[in-house]
Amino acid sequence: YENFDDFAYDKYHPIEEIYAWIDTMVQTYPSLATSFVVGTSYEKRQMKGLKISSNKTAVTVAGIPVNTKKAVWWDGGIHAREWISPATNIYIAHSLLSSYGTDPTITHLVDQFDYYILPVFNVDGYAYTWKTDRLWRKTRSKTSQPGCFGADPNRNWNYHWCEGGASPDPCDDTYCGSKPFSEVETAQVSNFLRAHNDTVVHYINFHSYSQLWMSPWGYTTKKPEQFKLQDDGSAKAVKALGAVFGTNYVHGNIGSTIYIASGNTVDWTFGAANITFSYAVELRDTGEYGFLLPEDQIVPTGKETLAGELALLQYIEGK
Ligand code: ING
Ligand code: ZN
Repeated sequence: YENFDDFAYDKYHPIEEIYAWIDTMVQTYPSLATSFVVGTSYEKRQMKGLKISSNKTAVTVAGIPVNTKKAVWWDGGIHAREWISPATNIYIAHSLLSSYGTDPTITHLVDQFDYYILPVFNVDGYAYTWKTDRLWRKTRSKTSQPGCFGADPNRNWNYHWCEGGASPDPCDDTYCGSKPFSEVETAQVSNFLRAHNDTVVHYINFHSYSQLWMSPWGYTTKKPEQFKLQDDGSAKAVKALGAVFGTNYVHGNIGSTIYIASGNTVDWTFGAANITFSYAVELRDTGEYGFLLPEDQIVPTGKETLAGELALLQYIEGK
């Protein structure tokens, strides 16, 4: 890539192209974009993300800049085969960068929050879906079973780990891993979030498919005390999302909206890291194409999800 934006937003891209796109964003929008690396995956790939920050409200104490801005974390591709989730993170990140300074809503929200965007959480699995098995879900680590690889990175977190809706069998697609944070990828993202615990107020873990906007808990059908505060945000998001093309989303708590799944990401970000506005979003579609969502739906999915997310950010800003 040269120093211009020639990325095809209406196509799926292998990991190398996504990382080159991050570099292009940093070159093209130097006052807004930087890259960050959360760590190295099991197969030694970088886990690379894009940070968006306008630094407009930087405050100094005794001449030293201190970051008082609230922050947002979004990720995609925690499950390798859910290709629309990295593509949607990329679309939204590019929209924030390219519309900053022209779109008043985006300009305001970029000034208001810092954004950490990790488009491909499960890099090894994602590379494997491009090379070997398009429908791979898990990480690619070795297990106690010689023929079975990987743990489910959305069952591997240290909060009600490996209870309902998670499997102790390494050959299963919902294998919880040998212990909480056995997977280097979940361990490193959790460490990053802990390190930024004072600023991160909003987390989204993007999946596909089913068109759902969900909040904790996943380990139980019970709802947390702050459920209404969280789910009112989901309601705002799905309303704004649906207004774009009429796409219908359902919202609610994970345990009653999809199924029980313990050791999941957002139960930990909420229950252990106290990130109040923690959501799990299942993008398009409702099963016609499933994980194999056609490329002509990438940009429409990006547009409507951006609208939903902007409405949610405005809601969170007021809380
Ligand atoms: N679905 C999610 C899964 O991990 C989910 C549903 C999301 C459960 C968030 C718990 C928390 O099973 C897909 N399609 O991966
Ligand atoms: Zn998923």
